[in-house]
Amino acid sequence: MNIGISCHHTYGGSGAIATELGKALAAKGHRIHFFGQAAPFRLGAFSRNIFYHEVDVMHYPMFDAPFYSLALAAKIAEVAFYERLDVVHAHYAIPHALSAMLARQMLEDKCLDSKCFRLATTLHGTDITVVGADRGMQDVIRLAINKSDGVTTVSRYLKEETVRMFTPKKEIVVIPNFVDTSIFFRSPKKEIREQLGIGDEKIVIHISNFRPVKCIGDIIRIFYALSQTTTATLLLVGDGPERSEAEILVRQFGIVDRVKFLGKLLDIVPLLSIADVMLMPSNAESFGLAALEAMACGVPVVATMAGGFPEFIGPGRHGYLLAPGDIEGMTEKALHLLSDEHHWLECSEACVQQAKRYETALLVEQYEAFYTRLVEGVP
Ligand code: GMT
Repeated sequence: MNIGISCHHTYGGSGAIATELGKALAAKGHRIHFFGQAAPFRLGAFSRNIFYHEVDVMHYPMFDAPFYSLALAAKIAEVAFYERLDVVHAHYAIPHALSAMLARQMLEDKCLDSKCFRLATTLHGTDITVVGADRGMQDVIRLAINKSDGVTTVSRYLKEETVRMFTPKKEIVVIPNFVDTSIFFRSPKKEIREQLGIGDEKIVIHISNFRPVKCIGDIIRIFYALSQTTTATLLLVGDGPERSEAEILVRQFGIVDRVKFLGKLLDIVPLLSIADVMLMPSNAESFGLAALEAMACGVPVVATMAGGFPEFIGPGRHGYLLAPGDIEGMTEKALHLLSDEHHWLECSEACVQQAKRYETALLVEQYEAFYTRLVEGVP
């Protein structure tokens, strides 16, 4: 198939999943065309069957803000026409699904001899729970959903939220996030500890784009509480709006030497491979890809009973799920994992097995079947 993928290029789960999906489909022989303002952060080097089309936004003194959505629509229409795309897969409702919808309208006259592409949209989370909750944006999101030929969500939770908020006209298909366990597996390297200046103490890790929903302050509070009784290091991977607040808290608590802000790193496997516990105290999370990738590397997760976490994290088996904001509870569970070696080993092994149920190959097959249904017009 010829497939276009439109996604956010920035550090985050939706761009990661869209890119990994494109790479896996390309490896199976599909021709994949990525659209974006910049290459998605996980795209990497050139690979056969993968083409990247940069969207050039026109700057003109009269336009206060550049028209990215329109430029994206024009680029999708152009590539769809030349490359005869069967499917355009929009990751995140706006602007991607709307721009693709517009591209299809642009092509209506040109495509008389052949069918225009089918529009698949994957809702990832905040496009529904945050943007979709904004009264001014609701009708835009509803349009994106209803004008797509098929819609998927990354968890049952997000499907339920979407149905509750938008009562879509079509059935929503759940295709969970996935992980490539041939890349994400535990292979601890001593030199990584040395480079980080960490001895043999326990390591707690968090990876995200540091947005308010991630509750970065709670991570610092939990780590401060557990560092009262155990010697550990906190690795914070990623960056974003809550970073400054976190830096302030770390200084207030006097734990600067125990917390390492590592910034946006691409290769997270070496860090996950030396980590003992992943903290994800988000107050809303449609899935939580970083938690799944941690589990694949044998890292138990202490997260919240929020959103999609309960769909793949079994409390007591793969880590623990507490109420959002329950600092005490999360501290206690993290400490339990850090101090009980036998329990940690059991959880770690169970995490690896659980991650295998979300193997890339399995979920990519589901996307392929989904595209085929759309192309064949099967409802
Ligand atoms: O919706 C977002 O916040 C953006 C997105 C991202 O790019 O980080 O994250 C969402 O999509 C990921 C991939 O499907 C999910 O793993 C994240 O849970 C989800 N984030 C939220 O729901 C907050």
